[in-house]
Amino acid sequence: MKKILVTGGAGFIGSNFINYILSNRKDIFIVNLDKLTYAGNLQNLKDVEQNPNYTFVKGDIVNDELVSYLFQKYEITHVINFAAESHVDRSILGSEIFFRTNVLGTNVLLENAKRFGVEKFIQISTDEVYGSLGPEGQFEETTTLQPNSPYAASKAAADMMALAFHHTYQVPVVITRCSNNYGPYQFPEKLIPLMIINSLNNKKLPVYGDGMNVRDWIYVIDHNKAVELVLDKGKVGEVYNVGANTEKPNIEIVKLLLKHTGKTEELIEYVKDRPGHDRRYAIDSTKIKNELGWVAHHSFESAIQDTIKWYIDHQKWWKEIISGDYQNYYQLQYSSHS
Ligand code: NAD
Ligand code: TDX
Repeated sequence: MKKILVTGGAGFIGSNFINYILSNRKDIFIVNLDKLTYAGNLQNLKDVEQNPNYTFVKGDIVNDELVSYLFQKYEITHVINFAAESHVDRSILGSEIFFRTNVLGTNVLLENAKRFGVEKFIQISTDEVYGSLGPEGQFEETTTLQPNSPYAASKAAADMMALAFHHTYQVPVVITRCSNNYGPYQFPEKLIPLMIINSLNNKKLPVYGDGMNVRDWIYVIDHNKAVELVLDKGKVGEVYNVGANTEKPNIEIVKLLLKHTGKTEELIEYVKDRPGHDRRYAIDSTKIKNELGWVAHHSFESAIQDTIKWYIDHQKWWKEIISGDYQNYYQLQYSSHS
C-alpha cells in the first residue's frame, strides 16, 4: 500500500487527481493536506469523502510541526506536492504569499521527507519556470530556467530546492513540469473558466493585450495520468515535461468558447496587458512518452466541449464561488486592466 501525502488536494488539479486515483486504484491511501485558501474547495471531493482510503486534514504545508506529525502518524511513503498559490495575476498584485507557500512550504515538505524517508517525492511544477518562447521551438527538460512572473520565480525556486535535496541528501525527488490545464473544478480566475462564466452571464470577456499570447493546453485528466505514471515508474532525480501539443492563441480560445456558449464576439473586450506577460509556451514531452509510455488521450476539440458542459451543468459550484470574496478580487484585478 502506498501511503501518499497529497498536498493541495482540494484545488483544481489535486482534487481531480484524488477523484481519479481513488476510483481506479485500491493500493493507495491518501492523506490530503490542504489549507483551504480561496482556491481550495471540499465540494470538489464529495465523491471520496467516505472512501476508507482517504482522509482530509486542514492545514498549511509551511507548518513543520503538523507536517512532521502527519508523516509519523500515517507512515507516509510518498509525497505529491500540488499545494501552491497558482495564479500569475495574483502574484503580480502581491508576491509574499507565493514565496511563503511555494518556496518555504516546499522546503518544509522536503525537510520532512529527508527526516522520515520516503520512496518518492513528486514536485508538481510548471512550464512557466522556463520563461517565454519566441514564435519557434519548445521547452525541453534541459532548457534553462528563466521564470518571469513572481509566481513562476517561486515555482522555479521550489524546483531548485527539490533538486538540491536530491543531490545533497538523496531525497528521491521527481519533478513534473506541465503546461496549462483545463477541465472540471478549475477556479474561475483562470482563462477558460473565467471566459465560460462571463459568457454565460453576458459579461465582457477581458482579453489581455492583443490576444495573441499562446498557451499549450492539456486536459487535467491527461496531466494526472502522467503524475500517476511518474508515481509508479518515474526515475528519481529526473524532470519530466508534460504537454499535449495543443498550442492556441488566447483569442482563438475565447472565440471558441463564445461560439459554444451561443454568444457573439461583441462580448470581447481587449484590456491592458498583463505586466511582463509571457508571449508563448510550448512543451516538448518526448521524454515522458519515450521513457514512461505516457500519451494524452483527450483531444482538445472534445475535452473543451466536455469542460464547457461541466460549467453549464455545475452552476451552483461556481455561483457560490463568484458570489463571495471573488468579487473583490475581480474588481481589483480588472480595474487595473481597464
Ligand atoms: P489551485 O490554486 O486550484 O489549488 C491549489 C490548492 O493548494 C488549493 O486547494 C489551496 O487551498 C492549496 N494550498 C494553497 N496554499 C497552501 C498551503 N500553504 N498549504 C496547504 N495547501 C495550500 O491550483 P492548481 O491549478 O490545482 O495547481 C496545482 C499545482 O499544479 C500547483 O503547484 C501549480 O503550480 C501546478 N500547475 C498548475 C497548472 C495549471 O494550469 N493550473 C499547470 C502546471 C502546473
Ligand atoms: O482575464 C484574463 N485574460 C487573459 O487574456 C486571464 C485570466 C488570462 N488571460 C490570458 C493570460 C494568459 O496568456 O490567458 C492566458 C492564460 O492565463 P491564466 O489562465 O491566468 O494562465 P497562465 O498565466 O498561463 O498560468 C497557468 O498555467 C501555468 C496557471 O495559472 C499556472 O498555475 C500554471 O503553472
